Amino acid sequence: MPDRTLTLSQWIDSVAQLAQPERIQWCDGSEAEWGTLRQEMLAQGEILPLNPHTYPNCHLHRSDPTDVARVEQVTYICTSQKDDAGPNNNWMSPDDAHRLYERLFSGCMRKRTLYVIPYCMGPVDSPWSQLGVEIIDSRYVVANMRLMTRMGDFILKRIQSGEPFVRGQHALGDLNPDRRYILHYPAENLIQSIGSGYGGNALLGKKCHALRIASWNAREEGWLAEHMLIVGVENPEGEVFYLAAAFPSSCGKTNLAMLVPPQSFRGWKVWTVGDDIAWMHVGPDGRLWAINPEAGYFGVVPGTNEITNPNAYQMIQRDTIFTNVAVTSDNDPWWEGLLSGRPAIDWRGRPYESGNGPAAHPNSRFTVRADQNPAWSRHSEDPMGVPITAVLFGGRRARLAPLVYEAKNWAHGVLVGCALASETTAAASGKTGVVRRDPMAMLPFCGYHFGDYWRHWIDLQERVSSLPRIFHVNWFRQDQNGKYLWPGYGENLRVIQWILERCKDRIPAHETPIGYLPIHGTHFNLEGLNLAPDALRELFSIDRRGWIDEFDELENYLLDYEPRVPIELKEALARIQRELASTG
Ligand code: OXD
Ligand code: MN
Repeated sequence: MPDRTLTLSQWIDSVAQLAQPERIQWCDGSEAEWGTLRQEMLAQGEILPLNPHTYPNCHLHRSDPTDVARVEQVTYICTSQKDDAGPNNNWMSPDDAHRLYERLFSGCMRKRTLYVIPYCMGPVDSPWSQLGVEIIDSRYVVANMRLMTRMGDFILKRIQSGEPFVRGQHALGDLNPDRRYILHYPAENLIQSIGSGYGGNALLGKKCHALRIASWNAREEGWLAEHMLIVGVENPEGEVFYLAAAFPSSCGKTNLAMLVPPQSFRGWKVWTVGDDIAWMHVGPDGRLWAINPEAGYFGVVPGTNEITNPNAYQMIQRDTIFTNVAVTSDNDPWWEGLLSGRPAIDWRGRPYESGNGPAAHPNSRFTVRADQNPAWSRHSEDPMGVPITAVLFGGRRARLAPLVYEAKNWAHGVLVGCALASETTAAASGKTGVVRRDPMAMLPFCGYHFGDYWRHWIDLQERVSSLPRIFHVNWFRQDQNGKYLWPGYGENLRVIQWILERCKDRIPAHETPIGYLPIHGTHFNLEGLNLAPDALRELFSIDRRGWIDEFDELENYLLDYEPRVPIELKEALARIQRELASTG
């Protein structure tokens, strides 16, 4: 069991004694440091330069082919009571986990360099930010953390002067999937990760710290750490409203956060505050205020182009690390969904042969600093963050869920979040395309029992005097032939406009048992959109039989979390079930 009273350098020494690195390097975040790291990575083939004329200062990293996604099956929450981790997490006792870690870490950095990365999650002057230190023997991880967090000497000084910090002990190990573990000790503010150098398993500031550990802290301290984008929507009158939206991994959070308004929306602007994680606190004015703990984007590349996400497309033309994309014969990065070029080499570095699967890995990623995004909001650096007007939950649902609906009150909204379900994607290892429940899009990320988490959400209504309204959206509805009914992308602003009008109490809606829907044909902006009348009818309709089954299934699902499911959720569910039964 590590001693939490150890100072930073004593802790580093104790890890070094176990892992036995050849040398230790304290990262200062400087340009000179990046220059050296870059040269070393190029020399070792850990990154490859991309075409400097078309993609200046861009690099390609190919990960181990077995190490390409988050690994939920070996991600553990280590609490002294098993029940506190809940059925939503894998659990290991802290003693067993520490023993396992010591065995796997012993000598694992021999002949390697141990890097010490001091970082800050959140704007550096925010009272809501948190500091952390990640120990790692991978230069690629250092390079990513440099883009994804506020990192360097100035954070180290704060830690050395006694500010609390989250400890992250991480090593690549031998990258053997059988010896891959991601262990979280919320009570110790400690993370241990071994056997993976990729994404959410390896950039410890992101999912491990900013969601799993932070969600635990958030419950104790009365705030929320959520898997949500934060976006500002400015109307032609110049008013900006901020929304926070939870979608499971790879369901379009980055696209929504960087949306470009359609042509008919003259005078509208969209500002990105965050694309993946929101920390939301109750402000002195009784509203919920959100900061983005991250300083960069680790986004899914396939599908990104000038039309689907022009802002992302533009921002990744320079100073970007690409992971697991293909390359063209001109050494440009290439991925499925790109509108030009042809792959010559696939993501594993083999000559590309069509018919041999995708050229870029479906979970290939870009890492880039947030302020390269043309829609980057300067309020991303505000210590107080931005006030949230509406919370959106959404998933990938080919059937059932209408384009948009509004919850009737806070408890109903929490139920809507809790009922979130989506088809699985390549962001996590396992089968894709299967519908699974993913409450609040937090199934892989909530660091404690979901029942307690929902209770925490419900209780927030006592402390937030001006609660955001809660909505559910579904951009992914399909017709019988598997064709999308809604064009999505920039056109999603139409749905957001409806949401904002509802928040201002400016328009009526159609009351149904599942919530308030747009009234078909009125108060929903369709100007300039060519949509078949049938598609619209379907997008705004309720399949009563389907919803009865859905809520029966949800009732069953909640049983797994008893006896901790809040009574308010069960009452909200029973009310909807009664109304559905009686509207037959
Ligand atoms: C991510 C994820 O990388 O959710 O953001 O998997
Ligand atoms: Mn995510």
